[in-house]
Amino acid sequence: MEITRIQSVRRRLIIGAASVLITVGTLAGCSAHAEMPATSPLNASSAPAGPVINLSSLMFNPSNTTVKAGTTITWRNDEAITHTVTSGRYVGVDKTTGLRSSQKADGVFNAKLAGKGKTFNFTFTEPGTYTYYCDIHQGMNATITVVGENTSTEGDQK
Ligand SMILES: [Cu+2]
Repeated sequence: MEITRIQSVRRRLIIGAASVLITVGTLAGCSAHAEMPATSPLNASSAPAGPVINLSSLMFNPSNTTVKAGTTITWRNDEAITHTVTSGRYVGVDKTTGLRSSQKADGVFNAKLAGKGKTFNFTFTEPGTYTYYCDIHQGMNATITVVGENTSTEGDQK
């Protein structure tokens, strides 16, 4: 009886320690390619010409977007619930459910879109990889890739 309880406690301790190790390992792996976002929001007096990312069905559509430096991206909430567009790192996205295990905002941008039709835009001036998520829904995880003007394959700036 007593031995059983001790074993049970010990097992729980081992499991707890293992999950801490996994978490630390995941975070360490991610920090290896830390980006240096140095963007600044510009005044967008008129409707930005850049791509629009829709927030619908508890997803960012599209969830991966590549733009040239200097592009303004607009997010538009297409459903009657609140989402956020929060820049930062997320980890532990389950391949089956798409749900992340944790996230940490990095302060590059953070907007709350409280209801249908609400929009937010941000101009990406520095090349890099920008991950972002909805702080409310763990399945909403996405990436913006900003490439330098010279490395673009579109060639429509000439
Ligand atoms: Cu959301």
